[in-house]
Amino acid sequence: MGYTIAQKIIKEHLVSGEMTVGSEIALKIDQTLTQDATGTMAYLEFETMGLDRVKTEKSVAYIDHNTLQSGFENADDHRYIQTVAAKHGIYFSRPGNGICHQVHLERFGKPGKTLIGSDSHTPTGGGIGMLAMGAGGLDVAVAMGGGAYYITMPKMYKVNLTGKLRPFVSAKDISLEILRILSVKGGVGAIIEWGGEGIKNLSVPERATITNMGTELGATTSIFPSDEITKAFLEAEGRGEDYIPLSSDPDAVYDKVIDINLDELKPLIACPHSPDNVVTVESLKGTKVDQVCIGSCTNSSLLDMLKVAALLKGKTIKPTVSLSISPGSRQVLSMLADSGALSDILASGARLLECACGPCIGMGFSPNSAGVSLRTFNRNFEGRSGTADAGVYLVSPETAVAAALTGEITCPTLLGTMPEIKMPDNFKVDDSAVLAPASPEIAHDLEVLRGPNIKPFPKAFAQEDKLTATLALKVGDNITTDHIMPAGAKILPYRSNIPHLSQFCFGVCDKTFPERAKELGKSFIVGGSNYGQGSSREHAALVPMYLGVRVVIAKSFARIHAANLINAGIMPLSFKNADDYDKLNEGDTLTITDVFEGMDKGEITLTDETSGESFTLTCSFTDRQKAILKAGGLLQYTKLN
Ligand code: MIC
Ligand code: SF4
Repeated sequence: MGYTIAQKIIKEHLVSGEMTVGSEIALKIDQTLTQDATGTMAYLEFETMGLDRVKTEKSVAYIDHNTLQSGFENADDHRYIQTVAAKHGIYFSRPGNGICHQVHLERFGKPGKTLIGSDSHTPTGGGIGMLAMGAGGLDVAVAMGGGAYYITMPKMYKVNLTGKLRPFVSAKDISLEILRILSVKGGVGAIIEWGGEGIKNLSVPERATITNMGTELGATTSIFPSDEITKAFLEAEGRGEDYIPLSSDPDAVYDKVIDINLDELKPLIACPHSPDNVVTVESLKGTKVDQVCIGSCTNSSLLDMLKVAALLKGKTIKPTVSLSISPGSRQVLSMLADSGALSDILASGARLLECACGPCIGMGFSPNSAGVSLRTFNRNFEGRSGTADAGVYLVSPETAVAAALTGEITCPTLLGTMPEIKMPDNFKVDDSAVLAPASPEIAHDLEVLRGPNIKPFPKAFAQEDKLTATLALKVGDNITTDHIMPAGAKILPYRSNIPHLSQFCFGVCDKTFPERAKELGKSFIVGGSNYGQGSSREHAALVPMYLGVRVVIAKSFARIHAANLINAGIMPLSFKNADDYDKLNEGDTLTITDVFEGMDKGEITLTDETSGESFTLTCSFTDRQKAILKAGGLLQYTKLN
């Protein structure tokens, strides 16, 4: 039996475990990336491991999330990351150089390599044929130290593209179509390989738009073959030597195959507040739009920006619409400027923002109250934009421009003829904003500079054989990490200050939770299905841990969040019978007994002391995960081993 692309890379990087679906495998990691909102914590964790230098082929620290600097906090964190990177062998991409995923694709990604990043959109690298996965900061710290990355061996899905995209329909519409088909849970436990004749017309940045949004499917990652198109991209980046061909075997076996005919695809739009709430743009035509944002790691490549510039050229946006443009990298911005396309964008009335995440994570440019915002981004979770009652829609750059020009949701095909976009033969390579680490000889004497915003890592608790505690919070299905630990301009600067951050935990669902949880000392949380979907932020586990949450019971969990909970010493347990969810009430006193034996058996008994009823909870922890939970989290476990 032949191998899929992902299976080939896994096989080459397998440290332990068997490649049978559902079993735990450990992978050697070639490259890591961090961004600043998760990076500070990841490097603090790396430092506690006491190693001089990273052991990966390449590790890069990006500054792209916290760039507002409305106080000393961000600047202190940047300085910390810059100095810790220089000391320990990590490349440092300066603020302004671009969004981690875009820059990594341009300058560092290599087909056939493994990459983990402390950001859930790390699968962007799948566009260039990498096995690229999002992970918690602690897992990235361990990988930087040469440790393996543990995942559950995923199923293999294949999406076959046939036909060719029509004008005004683009890679983003393919991402939205697969979300419409599979939903935000549809990729859980799977790697999605893209193939078929239709990929021949998709450039690497377009492929990266698709693998980027595979995250929204809950997939472990997504991947494209490495082919002539990959080679051309690498050569245009002056990195032809990084190319290797990579494809699946003709007899590779897939657990699911989905066909999408690009000839028939229409412009699509994801409605509030979920990326899989997808309908055709046509069906919402005429809806008034207040704001349009173009950028984010999903749609900020040079091709995207050149398309936008060509469509805006000679036109003016509606006075009722506010349009922002954030190019994905300095390379993109600089080439836009050189070609004159930037002038076309600015002349239309657009506001140019930094090459950073910006509005995508609520760092400025929040919509007006009850505003309708069309964004080329990948997430439209409630409150994420910074405006609680805004309605955020996810669209392609073409649909975004159509809305900016008309002031309403408009099918972009009405814009007339799609101008021809000429991509340059070579990208403008300038790595001066990527600082190489210090040589080992001088690194030793370098000082790491820390600011007062960096507070010590909070203490985790070891799981006990019996636990009685209150059910402090009960939430529904598809709870995102943006619900658990919101981001945005007011909160994000405190990512290295867990006590401060804790005041905002679950603020979107229940503002009283932090106080109540603290008072209780120890507590349970109950959630529905796909609990913890979205970002990789380990803060969504570290903060509940700080507030005393010991166990989360849910119908099902998102992959990275479940791993982060275990790393933080919090036990994720599932309902054996999903209907039992309805029988537990907030405020009930819950007891779990014979926990250690239950971990081995895969079933733990829960008694609701308030109602007197008992339930069975399930788990499937590996020996390593059991040891982590008993030790009180991964950091403690690593110290002990
Ligand atoms: C996001 O898109 O939600 C983020 C902000 O990039 C997160 C990381 C974080 O919370 O710092 C992610 O996707 O992992
Ligand atoms: Fe940044 Fe948004 Fe991409 Fe997250 S999804 S890395 S916040 S641009």
